[in-house]
Amino acid sequence: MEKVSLKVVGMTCSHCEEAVKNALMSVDGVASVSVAFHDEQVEVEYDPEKAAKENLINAVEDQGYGVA
Ligand SMILES: [Cu+2]
Repeated sequence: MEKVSLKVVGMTCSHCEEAVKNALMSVDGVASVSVAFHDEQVEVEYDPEKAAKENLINAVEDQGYGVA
């Protein structure tokens, strides 16, 4: 398992937090996600054999949020 920390911009409330979390959890290989919208911090634990960091970024961007 690999752990990555993403800076996600555009999240303004717990609904955003939930949307980002659900999007990341739906990526194959993602084991756990923790999101804190107030500090724009997203921690993802994933299997690097199944998912790449790029897949995680795409999933977040598909929801309309930015990854800095
Ligand atoms: Cu929101």
